[in-house]
Amino acid sequence: MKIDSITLYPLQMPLVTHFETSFGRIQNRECVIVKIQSEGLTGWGECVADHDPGYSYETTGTVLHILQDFLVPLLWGQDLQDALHFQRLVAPVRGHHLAKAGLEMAIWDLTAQRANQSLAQLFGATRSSVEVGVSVGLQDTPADLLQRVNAYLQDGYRRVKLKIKPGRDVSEAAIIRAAHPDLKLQVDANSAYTLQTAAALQPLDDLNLLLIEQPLYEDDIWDHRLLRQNLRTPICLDESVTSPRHARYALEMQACDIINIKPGRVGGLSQALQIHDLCLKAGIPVWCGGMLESNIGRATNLALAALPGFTLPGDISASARYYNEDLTEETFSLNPDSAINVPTRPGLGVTVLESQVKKFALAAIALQP
Ligand code: OSB
Ligand code: MG
Repeated sequence: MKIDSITLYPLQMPLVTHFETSFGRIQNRECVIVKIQSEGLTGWGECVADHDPGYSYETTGTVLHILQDFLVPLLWGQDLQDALHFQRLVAPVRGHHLAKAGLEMAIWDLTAQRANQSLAQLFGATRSSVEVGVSVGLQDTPADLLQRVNAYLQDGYRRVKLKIKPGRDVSEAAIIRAAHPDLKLQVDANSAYTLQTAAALQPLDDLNLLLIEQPLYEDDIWDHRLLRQNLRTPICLDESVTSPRHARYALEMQACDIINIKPGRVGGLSQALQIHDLCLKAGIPVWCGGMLESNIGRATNLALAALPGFTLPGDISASARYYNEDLTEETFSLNPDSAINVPTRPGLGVTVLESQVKKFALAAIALQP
């Protein structure tokens, strides 16, 4: 397929409630929406970088720069075959996985539309709905946290992830565990600990958690291996698995029990599929992480999480958990079994409302060969 034009929309969308992690609090989430026009079809993608380099070194600013000045120019004049062809073309650009993944997502949308298949079908997915949970940000007080968790349980979520940081970890998790002895509960530190300060997490071993996510440095694999030897709770890696190769390193080093797969972090859905296959073969459970996506990214996360290796609930909550107004005609809602239906129509399976994209856009950058 030949690419006729690409439009980049840097966006700012207000969250229904602020979201605080160990690296900061946000009220408005930024991202870059990618629109590709190709031979009469339109493909959409979402780059999940935020305004600040807190989770990743990439930001909406670097994503715009890398897309405009380096990635998009590599596509002009190409007869683009598929996502793997795209990966070969952009291989000369080091890193910048969030930028690559957003562009690749739009290519998947086009590929699936041309094949008249849903993304889930194209991936070989096996489920029509996927079990999901909710990621709960740091709250001002333990009472606020309990109230927030209770509200999400009222909404129907059956798996809860708590954000933690030093000093706001064991006691918070213990309060939620005491209130909900049977809840599927897990915590995410977003790299807030060192091998030394992580000793404070030892009491979490008595709280029957599903997992502890990324306690140590965002680029570390080895120290997680060392920490893992001191904890009974399964260790899950997020930030530091940035490619199928790093997933292999983590497995070979026995640095983790579980991997959180985010298509953005690993450079695209094609890379996410490879990590899934690797972990399935190795018997390592995976689950789909989230980046507070709009319904565009959410649609692709649902298709991915429908693969057989995704045996733990994903951070893929209903649209209403994130935004009052989203970017698609469809709304994702929670089923009574704490699951969300996987889109079935060809392509991403959602109808993007460009008027909504434009409403939240800070700019529209039109690119042509
Ligand atoms: O570490 O999983 C994370 C959101 C932004 C950046 C990093 C993370 C998160 C979440 C939110 O936990 C998950 C979601 O989208 O619901
Ligand atoms: Mg995480």
